[in-house]
Amino acid sequence: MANNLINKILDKAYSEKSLSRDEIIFLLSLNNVNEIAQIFELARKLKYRYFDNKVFLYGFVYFSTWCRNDCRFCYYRKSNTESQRYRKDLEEIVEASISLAESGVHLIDLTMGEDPYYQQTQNKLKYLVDLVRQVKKEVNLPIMISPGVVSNQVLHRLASAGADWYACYQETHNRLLFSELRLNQDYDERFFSKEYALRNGLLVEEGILTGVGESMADIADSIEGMRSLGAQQVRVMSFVPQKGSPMDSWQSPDRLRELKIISVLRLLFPDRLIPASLDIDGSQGLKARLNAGANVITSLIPSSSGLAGVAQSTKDIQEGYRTVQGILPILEDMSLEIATQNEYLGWIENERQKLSFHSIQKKGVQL
Ligand code: SAM
Ligand code: MD0
Ligand code: SF4
Repeated sequence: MANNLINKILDKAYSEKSLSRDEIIFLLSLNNVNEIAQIFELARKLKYRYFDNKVFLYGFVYFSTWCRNDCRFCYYRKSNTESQRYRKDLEEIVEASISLAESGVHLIDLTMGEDPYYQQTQNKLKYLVDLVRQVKKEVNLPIMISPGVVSNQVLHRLASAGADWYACYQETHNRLLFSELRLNQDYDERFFSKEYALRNGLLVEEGILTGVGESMADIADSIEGMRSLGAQQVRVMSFVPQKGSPMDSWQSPDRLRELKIISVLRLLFPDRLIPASLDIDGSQGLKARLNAGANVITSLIPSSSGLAGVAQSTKDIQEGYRTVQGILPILEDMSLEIATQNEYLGWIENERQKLSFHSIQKKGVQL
C-alpha cells in the first residue's frame, strides 16, 4: 500500500509535477531504508537530468566571527565567551581567496557574523564594500556574501562591488520557532532582505536547519517558503551542538533526516543548486549528501589560513580534508566531475537573465 503511494509520488516528481504538503510530509516521514533509497535514486536521476555528473565547488572565507546576535544554536552568538573571535584584514582575506581560487573553486563565499564593527562609521562600511571589490578583482570569480541581515542600501553597495549571490538562511519558516532560535530578530526583515536582493538582480541562497525542534510539517512549510521566495540555491544543515551555547546539550539529529530533506529538495527543485556542506560531518559526510541529490560542495577552507567553519569550527580544516585536493578521491570514487568555470558562469548567467525577465514582467514593462 505504502509502496503504491511512494511510486505514485515519485512518478509525479519524475515528471516534475509539484508535490502537495501531505506528500512531502509522507516522504519525509519514511523510515524504511529501501523506500528511502528509492527517493535518493530519483533525486540522483533528476540531478543528472540538469547537471549530468558535474559538481560545483564553493570556497568559504569566514572573515569575521564577531556577532551582535544571540542565535541559540550558534557557536559565535555574542554571549558565548568560549568561541574564538577574529576579524581578518583585507590582505589575509585576499590571500585566502586567491589560494581557494588557485585550488579550483567556482565561487568565494565571504561570510561574517553580524559584526557591528563594519557599521560603526562610514569608513568601516566602505572597508567592507572595498573588501568585496578587492576579492572580486583579485580572483575574478563569482562572489557570494553572507553578512546576515543588512540594509537595502548596503546590499546595493555590496552588489555593485561585485557580489553575485546573497546567502541568508531563514532556518525555519515557522515564525514561533524562528523567534526561539534567532532571538530578538525579525522574521519578516530577514525574509524581505532576500526578496529585495532577488528584485535587484542578486541570486539568493535560502536554507533551513534541521534538528532544532521542527516538525515534518514545518519542513514542508519551509520547502514552500523556499519555493515562494524563488531562491536559486536551497540548503539544509543538521544542527551541531555548540560548546558554551544554550543548545549545547541537545542531540545532533540522525543524519538520515538531513539526507531525506536534501533528496526531497531535489525532487521539488530539480534544477536548483543544493549544497553538500563539509561543515557538518567534514569530508566523511560528503558521499551520502551527494548521493541524496546535492550538487554543490560548500565550506572548502584553505588548510593553513587560520579560518574557521561555522557549525564545525575546526573539523578537518588543518588536516586539509576540506580542500579541493582533499575531496578529489571521493569525487573520483563516485564518478563525479568538477564542472568547468564556464559551466558555472553559464548557469548563473542564465539564472540572472530569468531574474531580470521576471522583474521586467512584474513591473509591467512591455518587451
Ligand atoms: N551570520 C550570518 C547569518 O547568520 O546569516 C552568516 C553566517 S551564519 C554563521 C551561517 C549559517 O550557519 C546560519 O544561518 C546557520 O544556518 C548555520 N549554523 C550556525 N550554527 C550552526 C550549528 N550549530 N549547526 C548547524 N548549522 C549552523
Ligand atoms: C557552508 N560553512 O557552506 C558554510 C556556511 C554561509 N553561506 C555558508 C554555513 O556550510
Ligand atoms: Fe551571528 Fe549568524 Fe551566528 Fe546568528 S548564526 S549568532 S547571526 S553568526
